[in-house]
This record gives sequence, structure tokens and C-alpha cells, in this order.
Amino acid sequence: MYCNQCEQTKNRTACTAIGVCGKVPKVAHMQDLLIHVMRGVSIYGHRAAQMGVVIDERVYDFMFGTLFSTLTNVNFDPMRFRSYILEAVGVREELKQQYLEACQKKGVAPEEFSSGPAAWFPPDGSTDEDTLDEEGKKFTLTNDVPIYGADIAGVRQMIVFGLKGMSTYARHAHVLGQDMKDIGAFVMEVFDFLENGPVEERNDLAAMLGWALKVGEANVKVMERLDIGHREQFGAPSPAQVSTKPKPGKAILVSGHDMHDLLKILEATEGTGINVYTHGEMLPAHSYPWLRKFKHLAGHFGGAWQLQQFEFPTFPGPVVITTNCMIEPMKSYKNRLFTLNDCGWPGVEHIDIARDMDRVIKLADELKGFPEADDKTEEQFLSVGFGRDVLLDNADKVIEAVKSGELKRIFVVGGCDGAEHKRNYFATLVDSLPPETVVLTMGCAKFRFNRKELGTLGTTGLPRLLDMGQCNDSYGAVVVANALAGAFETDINSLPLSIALSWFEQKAVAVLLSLLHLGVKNIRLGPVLPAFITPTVLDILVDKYQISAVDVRHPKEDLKLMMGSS
Ligand code: FSO
Ligand code: SF4
Repeated sequence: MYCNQCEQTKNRTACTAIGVCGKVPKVAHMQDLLIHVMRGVSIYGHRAAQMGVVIDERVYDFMFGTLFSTLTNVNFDPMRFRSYILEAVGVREELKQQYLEACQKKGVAPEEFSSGPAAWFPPDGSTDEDTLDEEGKKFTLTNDVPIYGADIAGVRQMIVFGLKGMSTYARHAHVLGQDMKDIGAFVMEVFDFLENGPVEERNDLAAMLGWALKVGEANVKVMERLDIGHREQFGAPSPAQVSTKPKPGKAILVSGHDMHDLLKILEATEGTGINVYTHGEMLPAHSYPWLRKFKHLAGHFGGAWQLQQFEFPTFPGPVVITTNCMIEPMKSYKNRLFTLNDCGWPGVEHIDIARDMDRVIKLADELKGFPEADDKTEEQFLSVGFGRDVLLDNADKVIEAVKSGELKRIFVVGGCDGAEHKRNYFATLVDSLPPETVVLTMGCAKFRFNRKELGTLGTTGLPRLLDMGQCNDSYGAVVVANALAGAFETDINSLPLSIALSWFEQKAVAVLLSLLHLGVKNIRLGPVLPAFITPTVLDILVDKYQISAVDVRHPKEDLKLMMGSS
């Protein structure tokens, strides 16, 4: 196996024996094979679309789901990958047929693909896991290195990882009723280009970086639609105080990012007496008015994803994982863990929310639940819901505070959390901020500092720590920054704004590419830079965007530099 797609990759190079995340070689190989076959799906899908075929929306949704399944900490189950691969071959053959028919109708000679991803079939018709494992070994992303050289191969990886991250968001937006056909067509176009685009272009580093930024551009559209989808389904986010003290009674915990699943769980449990708690990236659910109206949405339990093995054993009810990040379940809770959608772990029950919620409810009833009120533990609250509306509604106050000197700098400190100690950089940074600053945060990175009391900003009454939501709500930060730039008749890069991005997996790659596409400069990225960015590519990014790695050991020095920058 060779996997370097996330921040925690082994020795900052690649996981080659087993994933730091727990991914075994067999699954890594099957994921590589799945991506290979999806390239074939894309080649025929893109060609068919060019011939005027209207691609079924379900094909795009399948594509988003398969890419999502290969993201870090989503699916570890070889059985599921076997089904994805076989289904993908079927989808590809259907698209091929549509392409051939369209060519015939138009009297055009179809392009033929006798080898490569458009022509891969299970060898000798063997579809067992071991064969697919062996086949997958042939399709690692490092195959690109001897063909294109390390720099371009790294950019090609960045493009594929960006597509994976974007597909995750696209899947969510589609579930929330947004039309994602153009994005699906774009993903197919990019995969087709990576295989069959003009050779000169594929060998030109600048052109390839241009394609990476195109992924960022498309991802801005996806995040915008996700933002619209959330609002249409659940109302505009507004500030709320979320209790972290469990209420007595039966309980279900919901983790991941999928608010639509949470809604279904709330609907299914209404009137049962079971309380529903959010975990990890589900925390922002409490900021949506139409989710809050469910009185049994009782509070938030635990911190970021990497603490699952400590926190889930103490939760006295079933735990439902809607999306990443999932880690190896311990025996103590494995039999009360359920996965949804594209998530999976061998031996963990995978359910369909529309069909199987009864089983989760039954188990919640059988398990202990939280005991009678413990009056000794003081109730603590997390503050959520400072989405773009709240900030834009208070834009006058922010602008006035900048003018009066009460607000010297706005910090965006967000992204992902992770197990490494060096991620404390972000907590120390926030801790060390002078009072004339505010912090916008999003993603699970905030769990390092969202229990801190930063107080309010000068005379504005605005909290200094403003939780804008999930990682996918970073779109809101861009809207706010654009609005402020407009008010000050300047551009984002001239605002008193500093960005420290804590990255972990491929959604963060998509967000980073979006920020670069928008021309945002001076981003500090950490805790370490992606392994797939080579020194040459880094030099280009530094030169063009002044991107830099955070100084993990000296956050206060970084802070001084940030406070002193324009
Ligand atoms: Fe965190 Fe995991 Fe939201 Fe990521 S839970 S790390 S970028 O999947 O998506 O912030
Ligand atoms: Fe390693 Fe990350 Fe790949 Fe897992 S996802 S195998 S930790 S690089």
C-alpha cells in the first residue's frame, strides 16, 4: 500500500505497511482499485455527456459516494469496497453503452479504450476480495511518479484528493436537495483529463496547478450550495448555548457531519423518551432553529473525533456514525455502534436510516441511559451559531470596532483536529491572542479551545470566540471576509485578517484549494504541510500565495508575526 492523503501519514511521507488511521493494505488496495474504475466511469461519463447524453443524477451521486468512501476515516470494510468496485464496473459499462449509442446516432466514430481504467474487468471474472486486493496493488497513485516526475505526480494527487473532499461536500449538498449535476460532470471531466488530456498540458506543472485551482473553484460552488441546503432545510443558524451535561434517561449519540441524518433520527425518536446527543462535528446542529425545536435534542457529548475510544465507552446508549471521522471501535462499544451512508468498519452494523432506526431505538431502550440528575456536576455550555448572518447583521459594530482600534485583527483558526500533540499549537495561539482580536472558528479543530472563556470584544458585546459551524461552513468565513473587504473598499488580503488552517484530511485539501482559487494569501497551514506537496510545488505556492507552515513549537512567535502583518 501507499497512502499519503492525510496529515497524519507515516513519517510525513506515506503509510506503506498499515495506515496510521488503521487502514489495512487490503482496503488501501481496494480503494485504489475503486478510484481506478471510477476514472473509467468518468471517461465514459464525460464522453457521453459531450455527445449530448443526459447523465442520470444517480450516477453522479454514486460517484460522490464512492469517492467519499475512500476519504480518511470513512470506510474500512473490504466487503463494502468489493460491492462498490463491482457496481462501478456496471455503471461504467452502462455509460459506455450510452456513449456508443450517441456516437452511432450522430454518425461519429467512438473512441476506443482497449486498456486502462475504461477497460478494466476483474481478471478471469474473479471477484473475490483477494483478487481485487491483488489487482488494486497495480493502481497506486505513485505510478504517476516515473511518468510525470515527482512534482506533477504530487499535484495530480492533490487534484484527486481535492476531488474526494469536494465529492463529500457534494454528497451532503445533494442530500439537502441541491442540484449537483454540473459538479458531477466536472469531476468526470477532471478524471478524464488526468487520463487522456493533452500530453503537453499534463506535463506542464503550471497548467496542472491551474487544474488544482479549478477544483478549488468548483468546491466554492459546492460549499455555497451546501450552505443554501442547510438553510433551506433547517433555517439560518443563530446563536445558542449547548449544554454538555447529560440529562437523565435513555440516550442516542450521533456523530459525523450529516444533519439530514440527524433530522431523521430526531423524527424517529420523537415521543419515545429517548434523548439525542450530538458528538464531534454534529455540534453545530444546535445552531439550526428547525433542529433545535426537537426538545429531545438534549445536548452535546464529548470532543473531537480522535477521542472516540475514550468517550464512546462511557456513553450509555447506541452511537450512530453518519460520516467521518471514524476510528477503530473498541470491544466495549462495538456492538452498540452503527454506521450510515458510506461509512463502515468490519463487524460494525451498517444500517439504512429509513429502514433500521427501530433497531437503534430498541437498543437505546435496553441500555442503561444516563442516571438520575447529578447535582454536583456543574452544567457547562458551548456557544455555537455565529454563522455568516449573525456576523453580517453585526457588520456595523465590527467595522466601527476596527476604526476605533477596539478590534485590531480577526483570526480564522479552524479546520480539523487530530491526535497529535503538536495540534496544541492552535489552542496556544487562541489562548495567547490579545483582547483586541476575535477568532472565527469552524470544523473540529475548535474542540482544542472552544471551552475557553475569551469574553467579549470591547464595547461591541460580541463574543471574541465565534463558532461558525462545521468545516464545510468555511464558506461563511469567505462571505464575511468579502463583505468586510467591500465595506473597507479593499480586498481580502488587505484586511486585518489572519488564517491558521489546521488540516487533516481531503475535505481540508478541497477547502485549501478554494481559498487559493479565491486568491487568499498568507495562509498558515499545519500542524505539518501535506506530504504530496513537493519542495518545488511549495516554492511556487509560497511565491504566489505566501502560504507557510505554522511554527508548531513557537505559536507565540507566529502570533507576533500575524499581529504585525498588513
Ligand atoms: Fe473534523 Fe474529521 Fe470536519 Fe474532517 S471530523 S477532521 S476536515 O472529517 O471534516 O472537521
Ligand atoms: Fe495513512 Fe492517512 Fe492514508 Fe490512513 S488515510 S493510510 S493515516 S495517509
